[in-house]
Amino acid sequence: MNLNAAQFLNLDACYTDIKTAFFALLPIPFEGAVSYGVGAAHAPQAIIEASRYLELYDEVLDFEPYKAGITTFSPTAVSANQIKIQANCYEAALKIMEMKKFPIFVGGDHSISSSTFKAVQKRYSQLSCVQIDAHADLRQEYEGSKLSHASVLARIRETGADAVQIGIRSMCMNERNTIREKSYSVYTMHDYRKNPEQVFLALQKLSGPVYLTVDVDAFDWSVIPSTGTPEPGGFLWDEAMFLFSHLFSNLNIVACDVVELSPEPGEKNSPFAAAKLIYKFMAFKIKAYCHQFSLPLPQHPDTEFNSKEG
Ligand SMILES: [Mn+2]
Repeated sequence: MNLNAAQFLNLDACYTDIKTAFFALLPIPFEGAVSYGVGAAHAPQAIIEASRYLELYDEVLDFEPYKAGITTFSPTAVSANQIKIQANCYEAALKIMEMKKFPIFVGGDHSISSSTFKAVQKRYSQLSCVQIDAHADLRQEYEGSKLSHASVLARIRETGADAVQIGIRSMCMNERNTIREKSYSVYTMHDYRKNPEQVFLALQKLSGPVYLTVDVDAFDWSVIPSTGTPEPGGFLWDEAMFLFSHLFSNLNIVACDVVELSPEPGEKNSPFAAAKLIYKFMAFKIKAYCHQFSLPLPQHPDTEFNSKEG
């Protein structure tokens, strides 16, 4: 796999070396499965471009997460053929897992997550999923496609994986019935705000490795307005950071994705917020990892820090 010309955060080469980097970022510029707004194909490039303007120091966690090393790969090849693109995503994700990197998949529309999830699941057979999203995405199929972004959690759940879905504020009656019949852990935004403890209890039951999938439409429009299928009433920034900090501290998150940003010309806030979100995931992961293995926070990727198996 080739490195991307533009690297996330525009880091110096010693921090993007694939041999020593802790994180591997894979752009997946695919939007063949969206239903409403288009533009998700441009998201990875917009996010990487915006990331140049992020501060490298995390003022809350008080360290520089990039020192763990971050490699940004060239985008996955996309085509109009959805089966082919899913296969490409799967193969690329599998390669990253074989390299023993922590993958961050950057969509693209949400349909890509079923393939990247399955690739991570190949390494971790007990893999669970936590989805942060405005939509339940539990339709068996949508507009004639089982690979629609509106079906992605149906595809992930049918692998037998356990899942907790949080922030939902849009679903159809069939999805509602499926959730009740199968006792799925699905928490609406209303549920979460009313009683976050019940959500944390459900999360506690996910004892093994976890794949975190984040649709940016989970956020409030004041944070990320540019997304394909917007819903009002989402997470405010600090509210989301509280939840993500909890997830990374309490679960063994082994991979994540950020999907469904649809950059609009002249609207810079959304790509910047998405870039900062990805960097926050890295910060939370490194902090949890150093705590788990009693390691000092990283100073350089070429140290004891990266010799441990994640
Ligand atoms: Mn969504």
